[in-house]
Amino acid sequence: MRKLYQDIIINSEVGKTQLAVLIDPDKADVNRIGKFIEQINQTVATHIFVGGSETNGISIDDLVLEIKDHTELPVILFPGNANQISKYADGILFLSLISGRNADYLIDMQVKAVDQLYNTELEVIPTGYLLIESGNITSVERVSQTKPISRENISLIKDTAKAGEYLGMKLIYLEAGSGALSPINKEIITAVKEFMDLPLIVGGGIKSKEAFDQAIEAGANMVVIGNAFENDPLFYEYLLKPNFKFSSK
Ligand code: 1GP
Repeated sequence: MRKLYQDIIINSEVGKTQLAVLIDPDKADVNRIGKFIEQINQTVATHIFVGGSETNGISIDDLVLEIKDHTELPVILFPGNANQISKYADGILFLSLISGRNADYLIDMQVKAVDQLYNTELEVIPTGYLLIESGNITSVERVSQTKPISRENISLIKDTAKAGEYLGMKLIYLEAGSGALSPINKEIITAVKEFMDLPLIVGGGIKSKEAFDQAIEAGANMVVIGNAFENDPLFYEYLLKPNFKFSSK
């Protein structure tokens, strides 16, 4: 079944808000993830992403299987390297860090992943990944050894995203970095969205319902949130489905 991307396209066209909750294998505890995912099921989340810049030795297969045991939401890998692939997920963002000039993250990791991917049913979604300056050094910058694009240089951000589209990528992901001081600003989101025709994902440093709404209003088709859920166990309450009612028990 190859419908993840098709659904993202349709949701983007009809203006449906898409929220991906990011589970970082470096911080996740397989024994506790089920309860967390059940809370996520009560929110407007549409996708679960699994991945991060590093791993703490956790089995990605165990993590994905445990998540899938607790939700019907699609689980999409968002891997920091070729070791973060599980055949049990539904799909994978096949990322190329096109804002950087490190061949390892532009093409080498991708070549190394082929052997594993070829033998899975994962839906592979080519994604142009752009790291944008956010006020602090984030783990993407540290691990990839690449410099983010300055947030002042909107024309370079636009041209890089458009180059990704011309290269045949199917999604563009504007990343401020996990735990970024400032998320990607409205001006950048709107400028990139207006300049290209692909669904736009925005993530990094989104810590409030207001910042989430602002990214969507500026033109993001999908917003990714990780840390805010990890740092505040009650953060999910801000994003509950409109018709959700707490049980009186
Ligand atoms: C990081 O965009 C994601 O790759 C999410 O970032 O953890 O800051 O929400 P946060």
